[in-house]
Amino acid sequence: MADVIRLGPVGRINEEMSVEVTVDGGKVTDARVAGTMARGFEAILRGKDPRDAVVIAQRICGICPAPHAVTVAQALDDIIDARVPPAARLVRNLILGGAHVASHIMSFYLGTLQDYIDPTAVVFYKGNDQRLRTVARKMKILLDSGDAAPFSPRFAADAASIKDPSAVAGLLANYFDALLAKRKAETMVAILAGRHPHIHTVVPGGVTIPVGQEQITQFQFALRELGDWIETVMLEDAKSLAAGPLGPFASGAFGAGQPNFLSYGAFDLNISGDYKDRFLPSGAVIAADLRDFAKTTIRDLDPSKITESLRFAWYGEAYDGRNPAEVITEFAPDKSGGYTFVKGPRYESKPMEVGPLARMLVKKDVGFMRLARLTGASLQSVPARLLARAYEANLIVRRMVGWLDDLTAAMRAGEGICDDKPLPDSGRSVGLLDAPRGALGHWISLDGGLIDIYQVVSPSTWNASPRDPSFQRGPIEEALINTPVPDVANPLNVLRVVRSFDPCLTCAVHVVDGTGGTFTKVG
Ligand code: NFE
Ligand code: MG
Repeated sequence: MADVIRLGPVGRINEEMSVEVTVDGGKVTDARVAGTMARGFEAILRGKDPRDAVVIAQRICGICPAPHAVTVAQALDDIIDARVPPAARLVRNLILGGAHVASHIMSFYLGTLQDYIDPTAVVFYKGNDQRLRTVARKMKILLDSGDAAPFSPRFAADAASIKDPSAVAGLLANYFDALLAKRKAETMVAILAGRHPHIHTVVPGGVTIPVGQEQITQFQFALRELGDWIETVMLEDAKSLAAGPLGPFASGAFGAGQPNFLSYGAFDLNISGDYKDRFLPSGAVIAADLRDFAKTTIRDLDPSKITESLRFAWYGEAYDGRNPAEVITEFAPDKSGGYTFVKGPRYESKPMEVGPLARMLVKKDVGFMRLARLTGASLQSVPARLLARAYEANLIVRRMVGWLDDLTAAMRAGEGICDDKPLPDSGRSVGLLDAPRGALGHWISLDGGLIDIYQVVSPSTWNASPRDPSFQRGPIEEALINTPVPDVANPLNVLRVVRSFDPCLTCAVHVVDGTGGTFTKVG
């Protein structure tokens, strides 16, 4: 007989997500992913001055405010027809780089590592490494106190979990260092953006403050240290997880879904906002052959192919199937058949996986493909997602060194930082840019100088989307199918699959459902 397991909240970074899986014969046979909170920024922004959108829309999330701010600014750059100066493009790239890397560090260590280790095993560490002994002592104090959050309560370690005390101690020591590494990346953002989270210096037309030598030196110092840590610690940990506990799952495509991938691209190389010329390229892959990916055609991004399916989401259906530019958000929380506040974005009517893995595939990144092959990870799998995140963080920090040099030269040459132009009364545009979790779009339409229609489709809206009228599941739902669940009381693999997407539901949803019930208690 089939069992239905409901898990919620499932995120470690925010709590608005729940998952329902049907398990039959030791495997997941059906899945529904739900965002249980509505966001409402689209409604808040209607009637506001468009320049305020840069400041307001980034409040959607405390993890990826910088990508939201830059995406809105790029939509407005286009509306005012600004020629964003190269120095401003570089400052935006460096801000985004710091934000991407901070997010990837948080996701890999704080969001997912715990799913692959038994952290309590560290108390049995008997070695002489002082750093590891300190971690073991800290954990014992936490466990003895009866409050070892965030390490406990938890689902039980399973056959795939790392339990060797030395290995666990090493990974946990890196987990604590990751807090410092993340702070370093966020400090880099703050050096150029005034603060983090929620940044100040990005405006339509460019940025607001010239960058001095002191800021460049501070940034350079932090970047060098962070780059070394990501390459020698984080990337190595990702490889050892992919080849270690996840090894047995990797070739069986544990966590595969529909082989469709979408990237808007990130880090402008020439004209700001031009998604055709980016360090991480834009593009779409539909029905990829994952066994012979080199032959796969990467299609050019065509924003007119983006639509929003509203059939299973708690919204009115007047705008079902339209491009986001035409969609006005109308909540319908009592709708029959609805099960989530996350809409169902589709590209060419297909559900699309977005995020670091999608970007590395759209880029056909040779280094990433080699890494996946070495670790035995199938190109769409849980280990491939973890590897792509760590690999991409390294790729970005390495590239940022060159952008910082270019910025130094631009500032010395006395180049401008903002093409400040007045806003027209009417106009429409879209900012498309990949945030850490994937494709992010802000669609803006002005009337009478104020925002008339506003629509955001964030990365986790793509990944955590529900079914559509053709009953195609959303990417995370589909990835859950066939997940092995040998013990329904301990559905750890379900969480491993969901968290490999690094979902952030504050970004994805559009009001608390108000029932407030607990689906399931862990431990
Ligand atoms: Ni709330 Fe975000 C990123 C955006 S995810 S973290 O990355 O945009 O939907
Ligand atoms: Mg939206």
